[in-house]
Amino acid sequence: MIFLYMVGTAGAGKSSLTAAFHEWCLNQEFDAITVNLDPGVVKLPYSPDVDVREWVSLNEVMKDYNLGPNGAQVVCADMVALNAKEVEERIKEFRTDYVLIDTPGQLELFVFRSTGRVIVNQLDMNHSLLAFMIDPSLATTPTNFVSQLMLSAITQFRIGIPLVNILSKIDIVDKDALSMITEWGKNPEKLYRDLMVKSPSMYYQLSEGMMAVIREMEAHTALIPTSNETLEGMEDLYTAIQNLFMGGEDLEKE
Ligand SMILES: Nc1nc2c(ncn2[C@@H]2O[C@H](COP(=O)(O)OP(=O)(O)OP(=O)(O)O)[C@@H](O)[C@H]2O)c(=O)[nH]1
Ligand SMILES: [Mg+2]
Repeated sequence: MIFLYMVGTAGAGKSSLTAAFHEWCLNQEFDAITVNLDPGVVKLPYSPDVDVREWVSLNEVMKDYNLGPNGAQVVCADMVALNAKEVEERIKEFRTDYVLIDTPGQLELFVFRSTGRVIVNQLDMNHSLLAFMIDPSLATTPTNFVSQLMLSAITQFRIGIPLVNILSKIDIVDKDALSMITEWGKNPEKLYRDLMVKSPSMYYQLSEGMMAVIREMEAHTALIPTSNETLEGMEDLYTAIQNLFMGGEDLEKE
């Protein structure tokens, strides 16, 4: 069983990728299930096979603890961690190959609180991959793109498992912007030059430091452009998973 976690800033396309990659897997006759870990979500673009709302409900926590939505999300995140064993048991009943896990809109709940690490440890640390979704609207300037890569680096640092960066919604991105972002993803030196042109000199050292982190990140080369509308990039994501866990060998052919 391989666990793929969709993470990223609010609205980046996590739930849509869960739905789209699931559809793609089923079209290829790969065995995959979907898991919703967002206790506050009202509507999802897929019907989750396992749903954390079975154990934790944002509305109930708001009522029971007299909290607003943000405070309640924090309590919910801790409750999700407390239910990790139940979530695991329910998932493992499926005996599937790929478990596609949708995480809450607020990245910090999964990444900065203990929830993410607890769930990843409970499920399977060694067969897990983070799909860090970068929203193209937050990636069109060098500063924005570098900020997203830093967030991605922090996510990997916190959770401690392999990560691929995914550029989402490419069907609605201007062609020139798309080729610039993918070039930055492939070529950190180009990103560095463009960043330095735009960086005020007082931030020179900070920019240098961030670029040093990005150069060290193994993930920077693996920016996978995807569209959840056209299903572009789904095969590349699948190939990235195969390369990581199967040494390129297809799970289906084992
Ligand atoms: N055109 C286009 N729109 C997309 C794509 N992926 C997501 N969207 C749209 O972007 C919006 C947010 O998508 P979601 O999948 O809900 O994003 P999310 O990261 O799950 O959002 P939260 O869970 O609320 O943080 C929705 O209106 C989607 O329809 C895509 O590939 N192409
Ligand atoms: Mg979502």
